[in-house]
Amino acid sequence: MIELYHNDMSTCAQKVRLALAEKGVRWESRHLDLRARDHQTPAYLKLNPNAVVPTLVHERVVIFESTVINEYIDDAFDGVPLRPADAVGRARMRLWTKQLDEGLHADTGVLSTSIAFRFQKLDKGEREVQSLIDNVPDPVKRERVRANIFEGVNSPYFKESVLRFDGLLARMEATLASSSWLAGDTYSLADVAYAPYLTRLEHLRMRELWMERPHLANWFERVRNREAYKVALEQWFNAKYLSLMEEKGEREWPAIARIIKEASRA
Ligand SMILES: N[C@@H](CCC(=O)N[C@@H](CS)C(=O)NCC(=O)O)C(=O)O
Repeated sequence: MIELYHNDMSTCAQKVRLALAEKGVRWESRHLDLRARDHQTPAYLKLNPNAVVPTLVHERVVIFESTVINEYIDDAFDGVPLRPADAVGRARMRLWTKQLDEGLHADTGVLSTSIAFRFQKLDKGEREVQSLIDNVPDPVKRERVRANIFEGVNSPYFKESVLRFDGLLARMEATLASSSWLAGDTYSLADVAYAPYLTRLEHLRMRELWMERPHLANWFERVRNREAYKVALEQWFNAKYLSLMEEKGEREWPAIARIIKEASRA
C-alpha cells in the first residue's frame, strides 16, 4: 500500500503528487489540515519529526523530504522514467532540485505567508498563532515564520526572497532558451519540482515576472497542459486559498515590482 500524508495546496505535496501522477502510481490520501495543525500532532511527528508534509509510507517504509520522495518514486515504481538517461542530464536535474531545498522553498514560504497566509493564521487568535510558531521544530524556520506572520511584507526576509525568485526565473529563462525542459530534452523531476512553485507565483498574482520571459512562459504552458498536472494540482486546488492569494497578491504586486525595479537600478 502507498499512503501519502499531504495537503491540497502545499507546494511540496503538489510536487510529490505530480511525480506519482506522471508515473501512474495509485496511492491513498491522508490529507492533513495545516490550519488545524494536524502536522504537529504526536502521531504525525512519529512519521515526520520535521512537522511538515509530505510523507510517503510505502509498505510500512516511511520516507520524507519531497526531493528524496520523488527520487524514491522514480526508483521504486514502473512507468515513464523521470530522470534523464545520461549522467550530465541527471547532474543538471539535481542542481535544479537542490536549489529548492537550499532556500527557494523557504523563500516560497516567505512570499506566501507574508502576502496571504498570515491572515488565515492571525484569524485563529493570538494564543493559537503563538502555539503554532512555538511548535515549529527548526529554530531558524521558527523565527522566519514569526516575522512573516506578524510583519507581512515588512518582514526582513521579504525583499531577499522576492529577489531570489526573480534571479531563479532569469536562470530558468536562460536554460529554457536552449533546451525544451530544465535538465535537457526530456521532462524530468526538475520540471516536476518547479511546476508547483510557478503555480504558487501565479496564484499570488506575480505572473508579470514571466511576461517578458517567453521561454519560461512557454515551459509553464506546456507543464500545465500535461494530464498529470490536472490530476495532481488542479483537482486539489482549494478555492478559499485561491481567492485569498489572488486578493492579497493583487494588493502587494506594486511593492514587489518596486523591489525588483530598484534592485535592477542598483
Ligand atoms: N524540505 C521539506 C519541506 C516541507 C515543507 O516545508 N512543507 C510545508 C508545506 S509546503 C509544510 O508542511 N508546512 C507546515 C509548517 O511548516 O507548519 C520537503 O521538501 O518535504
